Amino acid sequence: MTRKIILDCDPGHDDAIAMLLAHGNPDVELVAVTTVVGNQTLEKVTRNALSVARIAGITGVPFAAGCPRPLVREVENALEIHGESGLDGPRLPEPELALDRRHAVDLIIDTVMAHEPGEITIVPTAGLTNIALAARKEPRIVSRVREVVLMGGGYHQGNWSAVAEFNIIIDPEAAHIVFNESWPLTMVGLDLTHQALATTEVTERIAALGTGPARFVNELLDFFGATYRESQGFEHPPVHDPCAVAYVIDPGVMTVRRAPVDIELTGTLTRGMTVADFRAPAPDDCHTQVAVDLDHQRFWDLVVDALERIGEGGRVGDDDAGEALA
Ligand SMILES: [Ca+2]
Repeated sequence: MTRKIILDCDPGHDDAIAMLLAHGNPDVELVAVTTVVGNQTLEKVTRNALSVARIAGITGVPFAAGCPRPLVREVENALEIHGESGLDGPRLPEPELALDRRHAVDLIIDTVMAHEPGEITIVPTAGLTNIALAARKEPRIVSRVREVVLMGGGYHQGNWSAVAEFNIIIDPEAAHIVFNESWPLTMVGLDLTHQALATTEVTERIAALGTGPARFVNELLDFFGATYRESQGFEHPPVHDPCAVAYVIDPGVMTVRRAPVDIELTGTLTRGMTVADFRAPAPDDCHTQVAVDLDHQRFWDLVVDALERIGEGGRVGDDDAGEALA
């Protein structure tokens, strides 16, 4: 059965690839795309999401913009990873889709409530501001959502501090809400996504497809690879966000472990840490699990297969390119 997903994102190089994977794979259906401040300002990431939709050839899916800042903290963007536009590297076409008039929080609520209980999976690949507000505004969504599969956190690794990951540390209060609601939640964190490296073999497979969307992905990976080399010392970039989509498509792509997880809000060195408790077997009422080991080959097979199915996507030609952004 096709799994219906809401992608809540902040494109973002890896968010763009997550969107392409969700669109190209036949086992998941994108029913809404929502954006939130994160890698760049809300305005930039929203425009990027619409440009990616055009490249992928996504039509008939509502896109809505969400929160322009976190619940409590000041805005923090990831300029050094994603560049000035939030999606530096490729030329981005002018968006063609018009934004849904609703706020992302309302689109999330409306989508979940309009479907049967257990039908919608929420896949956040950004700060959790929109998801937290949706759960607070309409608590009934919590029991109706099938599960939340999010990219964020990490039980042993951080990237924005020694122990915290970007999506969690930029809005830890929102993460606290989302992790403490009762829905089944899978944390696809850095322990897992740092295994999703776009190696030379991967980029060669993508290049061999020879399509516009495939070229777009490799241009993203070029820029992303360079910033990851410079800022974090990676030889090949870890492509985080599509891992969460891949888990929804094929849970066998990774191993997971049940464990209680909570968010550190008050630590002086550890704010935004996703604290996972592995001391004992998870209690019966444990609703959270963490991703542990990735099947690298199976993961990239899914991404390459999705790109192959997308083909030329929205058939964006050179004439359609907006101004070069990097
Ligand atoms: Ca993201």
